[in-house]
Amino acid sequence: MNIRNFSIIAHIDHGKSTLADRMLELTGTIEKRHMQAQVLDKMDLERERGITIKMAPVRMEWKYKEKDKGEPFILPVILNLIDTPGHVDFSYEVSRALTAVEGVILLVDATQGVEAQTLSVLGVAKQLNRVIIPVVSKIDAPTARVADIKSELALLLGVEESTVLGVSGKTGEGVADLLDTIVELVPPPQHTTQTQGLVFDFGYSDHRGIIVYLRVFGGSFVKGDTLRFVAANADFTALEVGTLSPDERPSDKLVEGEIGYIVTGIKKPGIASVGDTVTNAKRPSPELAGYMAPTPVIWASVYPESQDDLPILRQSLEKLRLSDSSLSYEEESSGVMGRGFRCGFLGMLHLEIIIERLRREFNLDLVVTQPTTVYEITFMNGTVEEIYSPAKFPDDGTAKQVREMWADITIITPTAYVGGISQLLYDHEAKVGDTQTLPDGKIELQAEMPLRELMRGFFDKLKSVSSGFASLGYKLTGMRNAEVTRLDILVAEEPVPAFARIVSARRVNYEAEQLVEKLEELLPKQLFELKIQAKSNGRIIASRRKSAMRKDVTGYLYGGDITRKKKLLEKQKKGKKRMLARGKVDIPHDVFLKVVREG
Ligand SMILES: Nc1nc2c(ncn2[C@@H]2O[C@H](COP(=O)(O)OP(=O)(O)OP(=O)(O)O)[C@@H](O)[C@H]2O)c(=O)[nH]1
Ligand SMILES: [Mg+2]
Repeated sequence: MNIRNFSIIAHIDHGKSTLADRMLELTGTIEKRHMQAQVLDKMDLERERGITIKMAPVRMEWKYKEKDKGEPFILPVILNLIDTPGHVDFSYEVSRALTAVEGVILLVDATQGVEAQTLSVLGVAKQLNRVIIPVVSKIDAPTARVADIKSELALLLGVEESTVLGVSGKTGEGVADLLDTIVELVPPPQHTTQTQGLVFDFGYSDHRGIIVYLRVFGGSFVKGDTLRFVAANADFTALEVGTLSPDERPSDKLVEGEIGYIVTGIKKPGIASVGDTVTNAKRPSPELAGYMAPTPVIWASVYPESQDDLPILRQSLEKLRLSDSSLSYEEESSGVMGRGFRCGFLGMLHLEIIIERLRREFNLDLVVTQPTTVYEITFMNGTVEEIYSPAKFPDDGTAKQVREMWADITIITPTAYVGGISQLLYDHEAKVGDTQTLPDGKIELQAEMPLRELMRGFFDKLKSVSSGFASLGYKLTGMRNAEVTRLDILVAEEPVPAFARIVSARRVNYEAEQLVEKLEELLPKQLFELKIQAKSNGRIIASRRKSAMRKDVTGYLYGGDITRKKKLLEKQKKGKKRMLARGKVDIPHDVFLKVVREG
């Protein structure tokens, strides 16, 4: 079997999924009448937001026409493609996808040029020694600068300009040539004697259990075989094996070099993990090099609105983790909020996606606390502790030293926005380093900043000061001393742990004012005058009062719509139950989410 395994990598929105669409069409993998835009983006959230969140493997068959050989010769080749996400939060997906393939298509948008994520995904591909095929996308676009961007990409990779291909995912131009080039340049899988496959992803179904997605490096996996997870040292029967095109297509076996899936039937979480090696229990092989566990950069606690939902939340997180190995969590309990989970995320978008999935796919009403980065605290008595919950951050003078994570960031922007970006960097406590002009005239800025400041909406603000033109990449560097303090919010004179946050000491007064103002606007009126206060280091530093509402909650309803009235009273009853649990004031869950989202 002739096989080529490759992945498409690029900055966000540079046209990866759209190019994949044309490949699927051209190879006849998906019929034209079943085609929809970015067909590999299967999740509702991906479709709504127009971004890829999860990598997607797909198998295609291509009839390669051998050239320069006198008479035409047609060679059937199996192409296994893995589409990857471009957003910085999902770079862990990219790194996993790349261990399953021999070659990559590095795509650069002809209307944008090289961006921050272009550099970071290229870095990963180079580290793994993958064959890189440079391609300029969107060559049909009216604002495309094909020649310029080709030479920019050639310079970046140190290759001849003529080797950079051009494609349009819209018109399909250049796509057949690209497929031929993949056959020519991407090496076929190497032969190994061991029976082994690397698990790069998971799926889960209620009745079939865990489905592993793997790259077979050696031997074959046959339906009915007893297989083994090497690291977990757990055996299972292959209930079904098959390939993805892009839906599951069962077959008798998966062989060396292929990418496909195995249905394990395992329903217990925690056995299988991404990066584990699958082998045959009768002919076990050693473990393949797996993946570095991802480092969560931001943490938030998630509580069910009603404590009755705690078991459902636990199960939902277990299931989500099976399809998203970068999610981490542990159970915790906080006095007022009850029991919940401390969750680690790869960034703000990742957090938002997980919360949204918990709400939609599992129908949960949740309270989400203000996200925070990790702080390393040295106490007066010499003990050192890692704290990733504002509620546990000491504000009683027992901390001798606080350290926090810093990140190196790279920004690529057109010159016109450098001024605005410099101001933004200053506001976010960044130390600006080298700047250089790129071949196409854009500026590459290096800076270092606390991760806390990066997570404080920096990405969105960067997009807004640059009208969407600047791009950002970052990597964590290490812990440094931090000048931060805890800010508590009191509603009706009771602290609300979910609103507590750790802020820069120099911004604490400003943040306090902003937060009480926002809460005054967001919190519903109560039957009494509502006090909203911000407290830090034992002092109230900002305060607002929200006036009371009229007594009869149903009074404003028109006419005598009895069902609405009933509903409202029901709601009030439910609210009362929660009030007992949480304190005097019932805070609707969308207020928690709004405060989290808008900082
Ligand atoms: N004119 C033109 N537009 C394109 C082309 N390819 C993609 N687009 C548009 O560019 C946008 C992004 O396309 P996607 O294919 O979703 O980009 P992506 O790289 O998969 O994005 P992420 O997965 O979120 O990183 C969409 O609005 C597409 O319609 C192209 O060849 N020509
Ligand atoms: Mg995509």
